[in-house]
Amino acid sequence: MKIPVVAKILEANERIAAENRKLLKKHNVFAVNIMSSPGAGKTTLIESTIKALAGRVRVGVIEGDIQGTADAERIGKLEVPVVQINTGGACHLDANMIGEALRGFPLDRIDLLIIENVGNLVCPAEFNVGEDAKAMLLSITEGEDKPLKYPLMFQESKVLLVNKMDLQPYLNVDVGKIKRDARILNPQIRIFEVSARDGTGMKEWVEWLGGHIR
Ligand SMILES: Nc1nc2c(ncn2[C@@H]2O[C@H](COP(=O)(O)OP(=O)(O)O)[C@@H](O)[C@H]2O)c(=O)[nH]1
Ligand SMILES: [Mg+2]
Repeated sequence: MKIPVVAKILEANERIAAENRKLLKKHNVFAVNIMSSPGAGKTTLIESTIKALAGRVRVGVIEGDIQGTADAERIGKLEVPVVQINTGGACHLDANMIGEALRGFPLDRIDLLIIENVGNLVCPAEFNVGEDAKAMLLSITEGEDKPLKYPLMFQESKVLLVNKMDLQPYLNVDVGKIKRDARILNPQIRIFEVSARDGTGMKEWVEWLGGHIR
């Protein structure tokens, strides 16, 4: 009777995700769950986003990693509230981990919560954590075949950030195919071509976020 056990775990996750969502709504916080492979540029994008929103939107961050606090330390330098979750081996964040991180988080002092999920193109997409939107990054260095090989994350995300566009002159990658295949998987997906490093496309992404702040 293994299948009922799995169903119960996912049901429990959904229940806790709903509680997280209720808590965030009560405090008027919009939450975005950022997912990608390791190294696609999540932390760099979060740093650029915080800088772009400074003085307009108060941001808080939850960092998810298997171990260590390197990303939280990077975010902490920008003087925004940050909590690090260490999953201790798990390849994704779940609602219970986010629920724990939200305990004591200064939700009354933020408008936007950015959650950096564990670097992985598969598992994070399977777990709702109470976010309002999932957004994924795909670095163009990963190649144009990724949407069709890893469809779930593209299907679950409201936004696709095609990152590291500054490297396009050095790569033989078909960005048009990435966008076409992502739209086949998810016709509603919003796509932004960005460089978290040099700021290309950040304005459009930040405007999208700004439009969702409660
Ligand atoms: N050229 C370039 N490098 C980037 C960009 N975004 C991130 N990187 C680099 O990619 C590496 C991984 O970035 P990081 O933000 O730590 O990725 P994460 O593992 O997804 O959080 C770092 O060396 C970043 O400087 C970008 O837009 N362009
Ligand atoms: Mg990171």
